Amino acid sequence: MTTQEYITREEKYGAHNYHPLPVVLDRGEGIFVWDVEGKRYFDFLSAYSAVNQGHCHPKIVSALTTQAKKLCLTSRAFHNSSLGEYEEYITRYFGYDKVLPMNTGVEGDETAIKLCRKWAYLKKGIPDGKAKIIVCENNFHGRTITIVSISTDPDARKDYGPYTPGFITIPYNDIPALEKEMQDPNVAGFLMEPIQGEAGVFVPDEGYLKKVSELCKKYNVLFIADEVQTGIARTGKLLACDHENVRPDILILGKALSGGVFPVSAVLADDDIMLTIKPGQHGSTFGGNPVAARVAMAALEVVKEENLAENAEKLGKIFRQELKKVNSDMIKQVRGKGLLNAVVIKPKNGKTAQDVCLKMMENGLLAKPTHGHIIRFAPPLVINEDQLREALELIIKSIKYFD
Ligand code: IF1
Repeated sequence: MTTQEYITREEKYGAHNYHPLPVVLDRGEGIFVWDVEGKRYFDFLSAYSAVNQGHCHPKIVSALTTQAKKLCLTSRAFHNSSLGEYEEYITRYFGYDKVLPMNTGVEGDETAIKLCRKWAYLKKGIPDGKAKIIVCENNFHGRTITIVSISTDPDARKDYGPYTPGFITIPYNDIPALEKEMQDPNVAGFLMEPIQGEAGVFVPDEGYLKKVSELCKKYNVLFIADEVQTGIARTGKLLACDHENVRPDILILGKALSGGVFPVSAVLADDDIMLTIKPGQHGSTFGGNPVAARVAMAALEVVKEENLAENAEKLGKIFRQELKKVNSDMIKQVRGKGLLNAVVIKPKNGKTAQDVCLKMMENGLLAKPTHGHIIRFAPPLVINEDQLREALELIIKSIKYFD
């Protein structure tokens, strides 16, 4: 079958909720993927930062297959021999009392919101049903009804009403706006991304996270960090919050928690928050299954064994430095942290970020525009300097093609 035949079949039988680049991937290994025609590409999206450890990492795949042959799913109606080991491992790894295991990133955000509301009523003493959670403009936390209720992106939320109440929206990276809303005694939490990914890799001012943490303590508001995309070494530290040594009250992880091998998410918190949810008050069929447990432990081991955070820090600096040197009037801005970077494209002669991505695809590198004019670059964190420089050549060649 040709690429087009694959695409036509998807068009006919699949929902049209995405508009992918016209490439059909068939195999992945490390930083590379191959399409059905056998063409190799640098993967510079990493499945939106779920494949930080590289495609089909042998250690993680082995953990998957070994456990899958033994016991896949018990539900939480019974204990299993993997969950407790994983819970101890991940809580020690990130320094929290407890973990609530889920599957997708958005389930992690929903769980964090439920924990925050429980804490509001049972611990902070907010009147029942009155708890409010502050969120930021241009956030991305997933696609469920409650989560799109807090989105400011019309594409994400239009025609999905009525929307879930109990949220206040403020500008990102704006401490005065945050402090102003925190005067309301019914505010229970502040849910935010330490770097806004989907919005186009918006890195807040130095010191913003520190001030957020201080204000949350001052007003007894839970600091809820969504590190689904920025976590697991992507920004050059294990967590993006680590750049300012702040510790969220509730930490949300997903994506690369499994190295892209299996849907695994997790919410971490200390006992005074986590134990507000009692048996029977939250759960999920697959949450905490043995395969997810084994896969996540392997994925986290790889992060440390292969020094992925240090590598992301070092190579991210080279990436931004080299792109900032490029003399092209299509490059409006280069920004990011670690190996989560973005180039803001200034359209030229009607050519846009999408055209640059199509040209990069032709040249053997995959990346995707977000919000029209921003291209996000996020290769697997296992990339080495030679490979990064080779990829940079393809990126620069593709941009300069339009000059
Ligand atoms: C899509 C991007 C979008 C996330 C953060 C929670 C979730 C995500 C910070 C939900 C998911 C994915 C979803 C995917 C594209 C991608 C994405 F930002 F990564 F680029 F959409 F904004 N918090 N992000 O980034 O996790 O439930 O998907 O496991 O929906 O198109 P999920």
